[in-house]
Amino acid sequence: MKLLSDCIFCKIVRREIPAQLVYEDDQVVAFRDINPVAPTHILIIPREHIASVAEATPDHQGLLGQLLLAAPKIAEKMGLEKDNFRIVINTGADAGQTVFHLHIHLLAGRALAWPPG
Ligand code: DGP
Repeated sequence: MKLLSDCIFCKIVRREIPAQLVYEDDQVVAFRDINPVAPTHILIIPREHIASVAEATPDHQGLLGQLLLAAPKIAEKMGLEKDNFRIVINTGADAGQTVFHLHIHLLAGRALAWPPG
């Protein structure tokens, strides 16, 4: 499994920097965003370092499914409405990606406008 020494999310996976973990399994870790934009704002990441969804390969198909399926599990575990949340994957700097370790934002707890800015 690929991990990078200077990637902040790889450091969270390795427990080198603290994070408020809310879920983990064999391939996935989820923790609270340091800069929440909704009452519940969770980041769901693969343990493996993949820079973005654009860098994923067919070998990651199962992992990508596991990441997505973690979202309703986390929502339910956190006492949210299991079917009332938004998931977002910013891909590339122009789309707002600032951390280049693939992550799904799980947002809930307030009405969310569409389209996003
Ligand atoms: P994005 O802009 O889609 O790449 O989202 C990156 C998110 O990561 C952003 O909402 C802030 C969050 N973040 C950045 N550094 C840390 C950190 O050290 N800890 C935690 N928990 N979240 C972080």
